[in-house]
Amino acid sequence: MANLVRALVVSATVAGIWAGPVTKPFTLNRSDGFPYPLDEVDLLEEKALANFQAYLAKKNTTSHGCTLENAARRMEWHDLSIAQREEYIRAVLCLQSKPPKADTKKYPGVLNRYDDFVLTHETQASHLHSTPHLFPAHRVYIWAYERALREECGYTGYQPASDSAINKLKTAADPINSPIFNGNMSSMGGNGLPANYPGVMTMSFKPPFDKIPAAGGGGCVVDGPFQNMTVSLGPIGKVLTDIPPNPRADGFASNPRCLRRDVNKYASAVTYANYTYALIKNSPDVMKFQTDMLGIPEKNDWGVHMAGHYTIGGDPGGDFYSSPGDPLFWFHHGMIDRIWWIWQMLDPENRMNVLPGNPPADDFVDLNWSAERGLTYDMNDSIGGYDGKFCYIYV
Ligand SMILES: *[C@@H]1O[C@H](CO)[C@@H](O)[C@H](O)[C@H]1NC(C)=O
Ligand SMILES: *[C@@H]1O[C@H](CO)[C@@H](O)[C@H](O)[C@H]1NC(C)=O
Ligand SMILES: *[C@@H]1O[C@H](CO)[C@@H](O)[C@H](O)[C@H]1NC(C)=O
Ligand SMILES: *[C@@H]1O[C@H](CO)[C@@H](O)[C@H](O)[C@H]1NC(C)=O
Ligand SMILES: *[C@@H]1O[C@H](CO)[C@@H](O)[C@H](O)[C@H]1NC(C)=O
Ligand SMILES: *[C@@H]1O[C@H](CO)[C@@H](O)[C@H](O)[C@H]1NC(C)=O
Ligand SMILES: *[C@@H]1O[C@H](CO)[C@@H](O)[C@H](O)[C@H]1NC(C)=O
Ligand SMILES: [Cu+2]
Repeated sequence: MANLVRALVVSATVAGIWAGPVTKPFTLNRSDGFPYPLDEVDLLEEKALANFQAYLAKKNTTSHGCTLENAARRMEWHDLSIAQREEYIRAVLCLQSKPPKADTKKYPGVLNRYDDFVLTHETQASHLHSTPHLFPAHRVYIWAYERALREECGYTGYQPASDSAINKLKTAADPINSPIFNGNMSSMGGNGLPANYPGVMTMSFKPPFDKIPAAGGGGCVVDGPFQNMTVSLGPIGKVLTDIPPNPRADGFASNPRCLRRDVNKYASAVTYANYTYALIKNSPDVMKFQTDMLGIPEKNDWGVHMAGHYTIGGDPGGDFYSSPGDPLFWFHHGMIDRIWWIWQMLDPENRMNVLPGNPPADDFVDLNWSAERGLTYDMNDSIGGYDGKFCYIYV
């Protein structure tokens, strides 16, 4: 189990075995071969867990029986063994080989079960991204994808929700050579081939920040496990000029093409852990947290969210609507969920029950065929929220 690093050790209980009631402090054991030094966000995560434990102890209750001990542990890609990474990849390829659930007469671009999730992001785009839904709806969305990998494709792990994908220093500084992007068969695939990629215009930023420059890729991904993947839905947004438009104006027809990426060090450079750390520490309220995450033009800061998306870029990763069509999307939005989670857990008393824009109590999230409808406020809690369906922590 040498690679199951950062495993949780609960008092004398061996990691992986569900413990009884917590009597001793809940600690993370990261000493077992963890390949990278902890960054400042990892340290906040440890503090967040400790604070949350104290909060639970004070409340002396569990939500739907979910506890820190029995919660699923979403780990970083780097912390998974090669075999675990390969198991994850197999499950994604499996979803891409299963029949879809969406009505393919209505949505002929949906070729497989994976595409169901891409379609959800397209049809529910405004619902998923409006205030207050961005964080809670993506929390459900990632969870539903993780559930599909597990229940429909036999995956035994959890979604690797990686700061390592994006903001771990070594990855962010040199993404192309990181274990997630290096293009070997246990990575999530490499860069796209060199292409005439224009870079990405960033709205409301002043030069030179009005553009994320191209970083040498932008063409088809020809290495790693997704080299033969067919991207079908979209594009809907106008991102790349040389992608054939979708035959249907709504983007729901089949438009088969290769997966394209521009693994982008200019974007990833503003996702170093210190940016994420600053975001969490400098956001006393949830609205500021959301706003700053989405970019701060006056500080020339593209924001952790946009920079993460354009570290992947390309097609469909660069299209707002179709971006989940790149399997790396789930790592990036997993990271966003992790950062929200850390922000919440640092002060659970005051932060677990707030959402940007103070929606009414009966506000809901509806992801249609991807997940059951749920109350938006019930998604503030990863330990028992969503009517008890959520039960996970980040380690
Ligand atoms: C953490 O893991 C290391 C290596 O497996 C082990 O030697 C050490 O005892 C563990 N620490 C705790 C507190 O369990
Ligand atoms: C917590 O609740 C349980 C039963 O619900 C009770 O037995 C226990 O004494 C309580 N502990 C504290 C510290 O209040
Ligand atoms: C893939 O990359 C990882 C991380 O760099 C490395 O540990 C592994 O040995 C590589 N696998 C192959 C088949 O090259
Ligand atoms: C992709 O397709 C080519 C040609 O059929 C095949 O040689 C290759 O093994 C496939 N790669 C993967 C990862 O399935
Ligand atoms: C993060 O660190 C880099 C240097 O490593 C520095 O240029 C940048 O200003 C820092 N950003 C923040 C938000 O602290
Ligand atoms: C989530 O927010 C709602 C509404 O404010 C609140 O009733 C609930 O207790 C919160 N959940 C947690 C775990 O704080
Ligand atoms: C969910 O999908 C059904 C079937 O395609 C559609 O009729 C309905 O409008 C969708 N609901 C939402 C909220 O998008
Ligand atoms: Cu989204």
